[in-house]
Amino acid sequence: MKLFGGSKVSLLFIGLLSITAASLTAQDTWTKKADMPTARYGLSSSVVDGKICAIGGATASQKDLRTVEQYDPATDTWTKKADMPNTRCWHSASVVNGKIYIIGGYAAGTLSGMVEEYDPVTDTWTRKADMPTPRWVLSTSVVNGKIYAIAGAAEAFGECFDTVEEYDPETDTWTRKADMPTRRFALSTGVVNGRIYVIGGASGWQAFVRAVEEYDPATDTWARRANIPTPRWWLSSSTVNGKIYAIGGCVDVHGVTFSTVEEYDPQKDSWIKKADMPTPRKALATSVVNGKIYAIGGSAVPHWDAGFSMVEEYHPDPFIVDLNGDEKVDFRDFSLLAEYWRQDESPFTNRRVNCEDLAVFADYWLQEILPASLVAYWKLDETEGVIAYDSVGNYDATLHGDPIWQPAGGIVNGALELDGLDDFVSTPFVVGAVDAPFSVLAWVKGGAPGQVILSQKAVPGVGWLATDPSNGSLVTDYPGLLRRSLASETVVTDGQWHRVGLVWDPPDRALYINDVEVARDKHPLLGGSDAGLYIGAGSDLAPGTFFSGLIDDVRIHDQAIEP
Ligand SMILES: [Ca+2]
Ligand SMILES: [Ca+2]
Ligand SMILES: [Ca+2]
Repeated sequence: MKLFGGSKVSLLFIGLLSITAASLTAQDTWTKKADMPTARYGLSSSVVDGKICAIGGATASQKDLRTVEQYDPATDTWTKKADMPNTRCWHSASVVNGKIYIIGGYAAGTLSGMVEEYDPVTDTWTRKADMPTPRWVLSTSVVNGKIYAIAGAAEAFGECFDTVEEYDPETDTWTRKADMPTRRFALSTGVVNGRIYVIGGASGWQAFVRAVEEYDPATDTWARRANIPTPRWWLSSSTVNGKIYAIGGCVDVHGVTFSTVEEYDPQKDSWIKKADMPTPRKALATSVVNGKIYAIGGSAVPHWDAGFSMVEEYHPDPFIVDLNGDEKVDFRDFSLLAEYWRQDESPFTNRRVNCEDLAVFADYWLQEILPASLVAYWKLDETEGVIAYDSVGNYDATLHGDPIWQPAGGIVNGALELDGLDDFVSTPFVVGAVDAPFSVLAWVKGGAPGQVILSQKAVPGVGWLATDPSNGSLVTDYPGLLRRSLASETVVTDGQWHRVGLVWDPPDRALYINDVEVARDKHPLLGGSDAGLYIGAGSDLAPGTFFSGLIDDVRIHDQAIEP
């Protein structure tokens, strides 16, 4: 399929793509979905035919449940199904051939190895052979039609297992397998390429296990893999596109609960941090339908006094709709989409571009797509008033000294014209408090040597972005204990539009003009402040620091970016 048929057009956009490839970062996102009817924790969730069965668990006052409720992500609705024969909590569940196997935990209030099989099609339950080692807070995973029940705890906390038992649903039999290297409970497991990865958990009261351990059922052997960055127990994990997402959990069952999401790539044996789950929780369940993870229930209160009903949907690898990275979704992107339609490889996703992507694309048609790291963005497109609105956050800024809106005078739509005498804009605190990276960018036209484009209030010094008093070249004086300024040799006060930027990536700081690096050094022992920013004036509002010219499109990122 070719749209806008001409190959010249396509070549042009491929060229454009290669220029902007650095900005093609996918943004993982969370969305709230319909609540589960019965709030609970210590439940399991399993997927059959694109629907998720949330099974058992406990509710407020630690009442164990028989409850089975089924969630359909396609309609965002819940349906009640047949109760389990016994109450069940702190078990694990796995699916083989469209049937769900509920294994271990507390069954009818007793520590158990009980196995019950649920058939969602007939909505019926069947008792199967017990797991040899009764245990709770275990984890189960499926490889080649067999279920591996891994680790867990005995009746008492602190007495936990390294046990691996394999269940074959076809023969209804259990077989003991090689012990895991590190005993643990309240863990999670995931499968990639026929291998099981054991993640998180503890080997005793708050004795968190950092090591990821990999089990190969084909050889019945274990190997140690990279540590999880945030050790935790009572977490859940799910696998999408060969990567395992470790979600939530806690450090102390009566204390801090995590919203943390970390992605493990077994191929690279490495971890990266992903977007936090909106609601921190422990003892939740997660399941995957159509590449999206559903985080269901759990708890965040001490002593397990209450459970959650909320469902939050996580899209770890959304299709990047702004294919050429120009922050707009328009015909240019559509042309690229057409170019890579149904091809095995494309520069913007690691799978085939398909109809679902096209639907997502249509949803974003003619919309603006901004980078996730952008925390404040003053477009300065206003036409009147004393407020410069923030387009991404809650950092609306205030004009002082009567600067003039120039709705047709900007590099991107309108800009703000400052008189160099007393005009400036003040913002609430955004970044700059601690030794954390940030990036600031602005377009400027005009100005004179010694004037300041951006500074932090009440922090003595020239400013984050300023011009050298002698020649008008771009300088920064971002303060630290070993205070010294960093100067470029490029003049910005020549009456032309320039995009100026400071990227602070401790201990590195770099200046950019028109997205090209013009100066860099290391600047350790950085100080900080929780003060807001001045746009167009020095930090002490001293005469001579006020900017005389146009300022447009001021952006603050909470990460070190490549402009
Ligand atoms: Ca675009
Ligand atoms: Ca004025
Ligand atoms: Ca503008």
